[in-house]
Amino acid sequence: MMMRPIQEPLINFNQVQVMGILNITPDSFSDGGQFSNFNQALKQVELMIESGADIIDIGGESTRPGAVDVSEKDEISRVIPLLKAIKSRFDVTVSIDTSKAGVMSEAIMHGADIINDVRALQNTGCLDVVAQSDVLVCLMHMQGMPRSMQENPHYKDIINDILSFFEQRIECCEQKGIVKERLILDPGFGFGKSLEHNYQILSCFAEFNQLNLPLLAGVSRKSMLGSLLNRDVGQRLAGSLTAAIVAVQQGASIIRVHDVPETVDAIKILKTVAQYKK
Ligand code: 7PJ
Repeated sequence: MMMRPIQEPLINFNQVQVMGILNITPDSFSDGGQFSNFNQALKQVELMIESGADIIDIGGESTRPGAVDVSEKDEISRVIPLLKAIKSRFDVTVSIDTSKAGVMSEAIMHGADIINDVRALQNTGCLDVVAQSDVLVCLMHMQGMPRSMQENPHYKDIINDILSFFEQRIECCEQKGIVKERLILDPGFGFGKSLEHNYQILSCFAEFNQLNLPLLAGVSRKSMLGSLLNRDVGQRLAGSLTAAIVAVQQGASIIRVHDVPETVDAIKILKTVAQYKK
């Protein structure tokens, strides 16, 4: 396998990276016949890159609360053709949002740069597949499983519980030979967390810096915004931007968003202000 030269890091963590979410719906192009959806997805990628996205996150499995499982075969047929098309057309970092070893393996073979796993490589075979590659990995915290995670989330101390989980997963990665330099951490807003839990995490986001790894925050359009503001999913832009900025101010390196141009603008303001700080 081709290894990346060490002196050229894939991601410049000295500046905040905007990760644009590429939505692929269950009825998209898995049969290969629905080219309009495929082309629409590519158009969306192009727009996100033009607006300043640094990373494109492709997800073929819905992890929303209550979502049904997707087979490995279906996930591969949804994600891989798009990954190949994006990599052949654009010079952009691509992240694959998956928890399945088979999807990870195919994705790595076809040029994925980051594996973004909401299950933090806990599924069978995932640690091994990633260990045999040189991709970066985002380890996300989730309590429970998507189908039932929002039923009754409970923590002793949410920040400490998530920190302990991260420490344990970092240890597992290191034991397999996945060096710390390849890891990104994400507390997983909305994944087995009550409204209060989510705001506790956002207010204490900086605590996760103590593990000395880049942090990812995914708050875009989530129900923690909608239920506080009483806004439908299409009306959560102000909430999304505010929450993103709060995370960046506390050290988030990657912001995972639907609204790329608006987020790029918001981060630019924050960066400019920082330059004037005495
Ligand atoms: C996240 C994710 C997140 C990471 C989703 C949604 C749900 N991956 N995948 N972090 N959320 N790393 O976008 O509403 O927060 S899917």
